[in-house]
Amino acid sequence: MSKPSAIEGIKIASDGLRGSINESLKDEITGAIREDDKAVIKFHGMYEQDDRDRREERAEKKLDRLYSFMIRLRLPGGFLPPEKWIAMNNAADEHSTGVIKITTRQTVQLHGILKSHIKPTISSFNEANLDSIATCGDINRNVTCASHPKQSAVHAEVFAYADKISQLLMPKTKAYYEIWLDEEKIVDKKEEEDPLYLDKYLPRKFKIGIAIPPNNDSDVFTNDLGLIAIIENNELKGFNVAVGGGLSTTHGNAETYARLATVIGYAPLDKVLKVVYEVVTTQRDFGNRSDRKLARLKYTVDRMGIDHFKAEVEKRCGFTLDDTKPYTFTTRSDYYGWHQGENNLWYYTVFVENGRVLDDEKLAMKTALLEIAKTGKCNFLFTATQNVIVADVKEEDKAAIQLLLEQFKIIEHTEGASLIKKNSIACVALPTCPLALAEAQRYLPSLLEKIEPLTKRYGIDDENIVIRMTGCPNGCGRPYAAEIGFVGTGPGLYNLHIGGDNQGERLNIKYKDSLDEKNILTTLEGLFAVYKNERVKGERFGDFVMRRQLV
Ligand code: SRM
Ligand code: SF4
Repeated sequence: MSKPSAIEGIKIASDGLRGSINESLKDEITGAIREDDKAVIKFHGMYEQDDRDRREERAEKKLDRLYSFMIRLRLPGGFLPPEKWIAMNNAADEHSTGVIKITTRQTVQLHGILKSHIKPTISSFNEANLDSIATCGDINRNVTCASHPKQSAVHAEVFAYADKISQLLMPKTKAYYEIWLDEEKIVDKKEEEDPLYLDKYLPRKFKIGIAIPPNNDSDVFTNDLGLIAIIENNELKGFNVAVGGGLSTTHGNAETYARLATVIGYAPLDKVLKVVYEVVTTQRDFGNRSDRKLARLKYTVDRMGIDHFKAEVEKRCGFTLDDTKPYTFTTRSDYYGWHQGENNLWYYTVFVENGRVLDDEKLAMKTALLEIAKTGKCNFLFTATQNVIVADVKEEDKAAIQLLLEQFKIIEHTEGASLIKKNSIACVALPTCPLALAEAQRYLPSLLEKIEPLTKRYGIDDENIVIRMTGCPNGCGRPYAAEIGFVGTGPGLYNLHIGGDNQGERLNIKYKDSLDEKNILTTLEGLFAVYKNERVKGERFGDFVMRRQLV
């Protein structure tokens, strides 16, 4: 058997994810923490980072890197009531760069938190009943769920599963409370025995998403485990279960690949949580613990074979999965503007460019959302396309929310954005992401502004072509599941992938290597020209690319 990776040793030696974090925090000489603790704090929802824009300048001055931390909240299904929004906003102002960054998994990250500010940040979260437990690390991550209340009469019931699953798969260690909130140390270790994660946790991160057809807004097939709600006569019956989704690849490593999850059957409501649990234990016991590049569930599934994997899950469950129930996805878009849910409550989907909630010279988005939260007349829901929904607005409160949305030009901003902008995603990348090879969220808006005239020229500006960009092949903005995907290879250079479908059921294929902006625009212009002339009525860009075998 191959040797376990170094991280495996760190997890086991971490004493329930405590490591030497307390010692690292006390060390005032550096803004960083000890090497092994960098892996351990991930399980508490934090990453050590540094400002990459300032590396050179600081190196010239012989200064240490400008270290700080990113903290990611745990918000199953991306739900946030107004008082929690206010608390998060205040924590962002007091301890971070101030930018509230909505992620592609429906939660929020705060960046630039100095080491000495981590505990106060966590403490202010805790006062508001917020936490960051298990949002990173080799463990189940933030569970995503279809966002739009109008999708189904039983949206709330489906939605509740995001929370149930999150609770089911929480680690048992109390280290988070001990380290960050100064709670008493556990004396009897039996109290935190963890039958699910044991002391080794999972071989790699684990992601679960829930979708409600016909909208695949949660990009369900990109998850390690995807659940597709089956609703009959306005009643939630159960879920189709899909396993083995995951997008990351590594440039130059042919063993790595993106994969969409395979549907393996159907579980009624009384069985679905058991299935979820045993999919996780199967990955725990069969996943690759020596090569982290090949450790995600997708590789376990392919190594074992889908039938063997399914049989193992069924054996552990003590029952078999039923046959997959029929379902159809027709879209993957957020429904912008005002909509009424089946529960008669109203909601407004706000376009947030690349998920960055901030005030700038053009738009006071952050103040607007804070003022809306202060009314207490709504909840908030984050979408997997990095937008925010002002949700659960009563008929009698709608005018007050509308007034604020108008006053702060949120409606103008949302309605004014092009369709390709509103369907796009870019990951964080520079300056905080240590793995970025190229820009993403700081660059995509300007690139799209150059692509918009091309879509107009070829009369396809009424198409919601899904365009996504990431600064490296890890795929945090899910570029391989886009109709047009840009994957950073070096400064200013991107692989161009085309041919994914609009609703997220087919991956794209790499078309060109390392294009600069000029070549991106020329290449896209050529493709748009052919698309305009040769598509059949109603044919989507990605489908056209595949039918015409352009890639
Ligand atoms: Fe991601 C690592 C940001 C969604 C695949 N991701 C990172 C790190 C933490 C970099 C690092 O390891 O130090 C990035 C932090 C950047 C920063 O400065 O904030 C980062 N990932 C993000 C977010 C914030 C992108 C965004 O702009 O929204 C998303 C946070 C989601 C969340 O709330 O949990 C984010 N990451 C994703 C997704 C998309 C998804 O899950 O829907 C993927 C592809 C799907 C998948 O997992 O297969 C993704 N991130 C990765 C990977 C590759 C994992 C692998 O299988 O190899 C890494 C690198 C790693 O884990 O080693 C990574
Ligand atoms: Fe960083 Fe790469 Fe993820 Fe973008 S895709 S946030 S560059 S790890």
